[in-house]
Amino acid sequence: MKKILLGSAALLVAACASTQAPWHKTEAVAEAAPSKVEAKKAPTVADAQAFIESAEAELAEMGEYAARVYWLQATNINFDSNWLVSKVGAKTTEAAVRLANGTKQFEGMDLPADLARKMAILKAGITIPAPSTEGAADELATLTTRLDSTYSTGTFEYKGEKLNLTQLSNIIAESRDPEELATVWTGWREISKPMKDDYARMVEIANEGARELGFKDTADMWLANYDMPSADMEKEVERLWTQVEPLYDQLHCKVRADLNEKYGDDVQSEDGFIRADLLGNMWAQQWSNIYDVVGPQASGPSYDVTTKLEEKGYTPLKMVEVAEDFFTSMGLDPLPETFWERSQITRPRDREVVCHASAWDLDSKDDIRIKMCTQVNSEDFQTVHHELGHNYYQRAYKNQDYLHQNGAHDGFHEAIGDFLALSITPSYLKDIGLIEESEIPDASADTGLLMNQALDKIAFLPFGLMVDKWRWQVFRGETTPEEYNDAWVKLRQEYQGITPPTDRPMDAFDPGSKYHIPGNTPYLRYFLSFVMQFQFHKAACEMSGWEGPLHRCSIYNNKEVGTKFNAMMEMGASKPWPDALEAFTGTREMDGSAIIEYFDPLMTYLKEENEGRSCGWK
Ligand code: X8Z
Ligand code: ZN
Repeated sequence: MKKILLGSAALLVAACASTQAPWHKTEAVAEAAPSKVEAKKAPTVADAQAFIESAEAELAEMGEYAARVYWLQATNINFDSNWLVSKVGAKTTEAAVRLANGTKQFEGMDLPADLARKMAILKAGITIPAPSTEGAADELATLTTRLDSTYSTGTFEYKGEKLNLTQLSNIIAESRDPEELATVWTGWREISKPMKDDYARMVEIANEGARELGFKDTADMWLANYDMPSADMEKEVERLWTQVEPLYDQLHCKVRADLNEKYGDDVQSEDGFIRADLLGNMWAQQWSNIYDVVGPQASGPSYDVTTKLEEKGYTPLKMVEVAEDFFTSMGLDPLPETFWERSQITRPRDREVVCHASAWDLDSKDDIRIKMCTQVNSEDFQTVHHELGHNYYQRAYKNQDYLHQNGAHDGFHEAIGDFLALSITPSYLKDIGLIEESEIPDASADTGLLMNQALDKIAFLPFGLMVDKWRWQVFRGETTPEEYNDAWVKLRQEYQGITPPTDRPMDAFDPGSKYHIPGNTPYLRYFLSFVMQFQFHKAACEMSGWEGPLHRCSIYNNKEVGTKFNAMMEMGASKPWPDALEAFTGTREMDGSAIIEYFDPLMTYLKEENEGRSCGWK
């Protein structure tokens, strides 16, 4: 949910947020800014200040224009909207690259911290840069637009019917027929085969752009957005993964054993990798859809949230209203009227749209919206909270300077709504009338509740990591286009311990079947978010004086937590992220110990279950 700072492909990050960028002023600034500075001998701090002010004004104006074009395309994909998005994408990339290059003239100067910070944001904030060579931004925009719309309009014909991703995903979630699962899993991956050449060319252009800006490559540039040198950030990520990996290994072991029992050796072996199509999710990134297969039989809640939502007559709109109520219960303002008028909450029947959920900030003020194809189920109930988290963050930091209107880092942005959704406990469900008081399960259901949560939150971690591990390898040239698919399959095996149901064909481009690859949304943010949301939850529960187990704590209605939480959000990206983290949690480090504590009782259960099994797959 990054604010789209810069650049066409960066604008596509709007997938998870909105965009920024004007163009009327673009040409004027392009000529005026450098020549004004060149005329003087050496730039002064006042020049740097003027440069940043002008850049912020330009980006703000271009941003609103671009955001509205992007919104129109994302909610109505057709030849013309793609055409417009390519145009505006190229213009914004050109402007963003020009401004990023403009920061070079101030390099080595002793600038006030705030100014130096804005220079760094301007320089590293383009997701997919282009070099300033004539035509490069246009070519890049054509490629990224085609990748994006190929994904969003993808279908696969199954049993004589053309199915979209939502329909195919529902089959993966619900079917327990291994043959059907393999067909649908493989079928969706047909849509990404034609993306491979475009992707490879896009990587070449982006790397040229990154190098022009002084980065080693695009991976180096992405990792430069965390207030520390890129290499240090990469080590931080490894440190966090080492903390949480033992939990994943135990979960994997238990799930593999249960799948083996259900499907038999011919479908799922008792050792080695898990078959990727058996895990209830198109990308095997979150596994709670197979709770019925792998959840503890005896100890779990007696209700199922999806069934409850259906029984109580929830509509997609009602789900969003209930999510908003969570924020307002903490003392935050209701969403503006325009949110309800302008959001896309369900899939339109008459046109192609980008269904992958996103939250948008169109004008850097109050025009915030979500775009979803919401279904009434537990997964989307979580997702509406996730998206509103982005919108509430965007609104909280709207009074910051333009370049500071962003998350403290991108993991913060992803963590806000999920952090609140961790408070969707049985007692919260009772508070909102979804279950009766008598249905609140006692402690004997804890294993089931935790297992359900782990199937989403722990299962996700290695996926959250491997997506950008793959992209870093690609950007660094360590993985060539011929090796794209094999490298992806290998990382899935290495980190997630999963494998495709059948051998993948030579022309497969499986990475393209996951939204964020054709959509160019960096993915490390989600790995960070899945660790940090538990840090936020623990800090908030402590603040509220909660003394029970973390998974039973809900901060619904807690205004004190709301005030402190909003204060962190209001900071936006104005300070290095450890300052923001400290403001809310009292600690300056990302840390896996909160997620470990949360799942501690489950870890004990999993180890007991796995006793005598030979876990692991390497
Ligand atoms: O893309 C998203 C959000 C929008 S930022 C719906 N998520 C990741 C995904 O779907 O792959 C949230 C969890 C991970
Ligand atoms: Zn998000």
